[in-house]
Amino acid sequence: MKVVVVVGGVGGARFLLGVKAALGLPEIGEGPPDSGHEITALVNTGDDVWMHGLRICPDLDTCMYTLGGGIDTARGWGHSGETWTVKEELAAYGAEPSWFGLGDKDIATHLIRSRMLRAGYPLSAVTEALCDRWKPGVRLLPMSDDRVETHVVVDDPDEPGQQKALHFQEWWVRYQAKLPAQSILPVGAEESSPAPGVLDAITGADAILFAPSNPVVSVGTVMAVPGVRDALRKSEAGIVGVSPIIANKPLRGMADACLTAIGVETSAEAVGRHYGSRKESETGLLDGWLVAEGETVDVPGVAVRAVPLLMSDVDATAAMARAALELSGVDLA
Ligand code: FO1
Repeated sequence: MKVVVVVGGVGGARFLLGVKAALGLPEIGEGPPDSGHEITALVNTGDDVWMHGLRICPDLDTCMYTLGGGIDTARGWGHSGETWTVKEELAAYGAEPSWFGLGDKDIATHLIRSRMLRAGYPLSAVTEALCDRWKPGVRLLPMSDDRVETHVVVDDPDEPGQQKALHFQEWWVRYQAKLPAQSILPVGAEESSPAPGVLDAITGADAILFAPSNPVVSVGTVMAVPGVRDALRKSEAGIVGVSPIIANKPLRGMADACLTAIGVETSAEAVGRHYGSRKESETGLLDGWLVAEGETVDVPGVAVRAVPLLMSDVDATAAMARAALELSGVDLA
């Protein structure tokens, strides 16, 4: 079975563990080559950033480390058993930004990636090379090989009355999304194109899932790449999203701060309507929407199912993934 999953960072990576388990693949690493299953993750790259001369791709790395067994599960990003010697040395030089945690082991990933990018390799080829080591057991495709960076327009904390655009990482990490976002812009998205394999994966999918990732800066950014939304709407596969909002609160991250910025209420119903019905609207994407058990959600033109949505362990996440796959119409038996 060919499953395509649109993912962002931590939530997306955890959900992919469950999709692997739902298809009987090992949680960590690669499954048997003849499993007959292929999972392709379309990964948000709007969080990517140049820092200290290194290209950092948080969502791709979080998926790669999580599925390859190298993630620090408490943080949800970066390596387990990480040390911060280089970060301390950079701070000793007064080298900014000092607010971003660059771990020593993580830096090796960024050095390889930056060297390959500078040698002219596209991000998709770089990701494939890095995955040769980590063997995530899922094909990780950047949404685009072109530079798309999410910027957030805020009131300038130092210049009352002025606005300024922050790179997403500064807004997210330095300011913990506490500065109200006036708007969130995927800079470069209009000029970008889907990375090689993205449109083919969508066209050839048996099922397409939206992970419980941030609907604005993760799923939304992937949808901003020209051609992706159209390919999804034309796909023969059932498209099912998993709500990242339970009882009107985001599980982690600050999805509520992002949803407010685009005028969408922080609720499973509002996000489901924001993604829209593929059948009943010109731009909608969903056929199905998984919401937390006990919630009554109505999304016109979309089949809603309420199931436990806490990704407390891989079994729980696998049950969610199975429910989403079934709702998409595939036969898991
Ligand atoms: N998140 C933080 O909250 N603080 C950090 O210092 C930080 C460093 C970092 C380094 C590499 C990396 O791949 C991710 C990192 N993240 C950090 C997470 C990252 O900002 C977010 O997880 C994603 O961008 C949102 O999905």
